[in-house]
Amino acid sequence: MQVMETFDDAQQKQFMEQGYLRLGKVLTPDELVALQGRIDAIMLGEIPYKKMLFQLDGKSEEYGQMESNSYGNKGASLAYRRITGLEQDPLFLNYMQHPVFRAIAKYFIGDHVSVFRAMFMNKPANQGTILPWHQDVGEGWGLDQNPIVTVWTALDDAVPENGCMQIVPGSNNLGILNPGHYVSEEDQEKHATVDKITHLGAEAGEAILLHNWLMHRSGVNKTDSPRRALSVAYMDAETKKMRNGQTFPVVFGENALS
Ligand SMILES: O=C(O)CCC(=O)C(=O)O
Repeated sequence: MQVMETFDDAQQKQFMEQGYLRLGKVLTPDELVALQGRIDAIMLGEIPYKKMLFQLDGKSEEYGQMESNSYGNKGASLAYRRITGLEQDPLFLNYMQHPVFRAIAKYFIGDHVSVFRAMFMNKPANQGTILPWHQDVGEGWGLDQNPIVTVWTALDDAVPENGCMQIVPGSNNLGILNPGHYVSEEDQEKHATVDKITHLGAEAGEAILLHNWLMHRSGVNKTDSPRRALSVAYMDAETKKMRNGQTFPVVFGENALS
């Protein structure tokens, strides 16, 4: 699988038409093993981060039944659903600052770029929570702008059986259906009919660029192995939290984390 090295108008056209673009295996096999080991060590509390947000997966697959998201590890477990703030970890930060992501960020955003909710998204073995149809909208995140690009990276092969993402290609062009993220039943019936849905399978180490307005959802993991992934939204470093004017961790340009 060829790794994309630059980002140009032809790729942008494809991305805007489809709402996603495969970037290839941006992680080398060694880097993949290192990130898999690192996230497991963070889940097990072997590498403690007090300022990362941890959320255990729920006991049922129903969305809304899971534990809430709060600072600090909740106990040694590989059954976390989500861990946010991974830019605090040097291995993950180094990956987020990969030259191909810099090129993409420069194309869409410019030279001064921050990240929103650099997060681990996990479907633990034989677990997982159904994530309903949604778009990723800045307003719903409480931001004063709408970030447009997210890089989603598979840390394990993602397939329908273990809860890979499902998307409606091109649905980014519908614009924002609901600023609060979740797509209404009515819009699902209109836009997410069976013939329009694609299972966005991915190989471990593969990165996929997602348009934040692409309709997406994911299911549960019916296999004995985890389906781990990393999701990072890149945005203009001027982007602020509406509530308190707070900016976000900078990964490219002046005052970038290192
Ligand atoms: O990994 C998943 O199952 C969903 C990820 C997602 O919703 C996102 O990256 O915005």
